[in-house]
Amino acid sequence: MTTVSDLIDLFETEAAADHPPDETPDVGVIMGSDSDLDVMAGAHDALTDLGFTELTDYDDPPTGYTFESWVVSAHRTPTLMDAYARTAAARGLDVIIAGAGGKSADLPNMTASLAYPIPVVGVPVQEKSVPSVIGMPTGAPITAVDAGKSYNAGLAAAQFLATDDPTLADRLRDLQAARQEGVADVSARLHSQGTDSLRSPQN
Ligand code: RP5
Repeated sequence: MTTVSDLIDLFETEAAADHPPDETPDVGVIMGSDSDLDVMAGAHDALTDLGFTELTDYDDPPTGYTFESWVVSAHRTPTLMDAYARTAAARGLDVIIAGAGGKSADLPNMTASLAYPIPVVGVPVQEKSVPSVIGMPTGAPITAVDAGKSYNAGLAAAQFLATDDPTLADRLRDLQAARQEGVADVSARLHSQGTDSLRSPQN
């Protein structure tokens, strides 16, 4: 069984290894519980839509942009959160996406403080988590999306990276263009086929 100490050792070993940047994850996706995974999967989907690959083995990193995923609880594993955030820069991470639920969703904001100046995109997993994710005091910034909008968090993480990479900026534009065409397509179908053809079956 993997222990908290095992994971802290892993993060510290990776930080000390000084891997070349193309072998380290670009984006870290962390969440307070595996029960957050269904909501946080949107970040995975956005990053995958943009051509990122999930890095699951530090010894065998994929090529191109990568992201990694971990469960890190601010309240139940504070030392793990500290190690993850404290080693993030040395492990090559450029952006962290952090999601948590409940009324005291402290993982995003504490990670933002510990990993500063690495940008953290906070995802309130539930509506009631919004105030605790966005409520950072002056001097302790966090970027945040609306409750459950982890897909937007994936896009935002890529936007940070794209400021330095025109190719990634083009991929973001292409994704936006595809979304626009989807709206145009459904609009034309609604108009030409009529309301009854598109509405959900009524009980
Ligand atoms: C938060 O408490 C987690 O982010 C999760 O949203 C919530 C419930 O956690 P579990 O009881 O499912 O572990 O810390």
